[in-house]
Amino acid sequence: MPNKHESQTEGEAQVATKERVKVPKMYQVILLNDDFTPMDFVVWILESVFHKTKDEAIRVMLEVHQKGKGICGVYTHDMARTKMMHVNHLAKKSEHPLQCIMEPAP
Ligand code: TYC
Repeated sequence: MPNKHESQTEGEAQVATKERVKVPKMYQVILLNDDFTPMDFVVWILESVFHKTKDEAIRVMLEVHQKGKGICGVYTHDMARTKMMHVNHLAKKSEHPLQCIMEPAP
């Protein structure tokens, strides 16, 4: 996105320089509900992978449990993919069906 940056001092012609600042596309990392993954495991994931406080982790876990899905965080593509893969790896290792996905932030 082009940003127009203008500077002007007294007696000087106005100089406009265009800076190109790249705003990265952001991605939501989302947890999906299921009937089998223990609530404590989901809370632990939210604390350890997404650095939530215990209270915030419980709030997000309950939102997923009640509404079917919930946002864990919003990140650049690389960070979102890494966190999503980390969660899916930890879930598989513990034999829980927990699923984590990512999608472009609106
Ligand atoms: N619904 C699960 C249960 O009742 C808990 C749960 C919450 C599972 C969030 C997945 O992303 C999830 N044990």
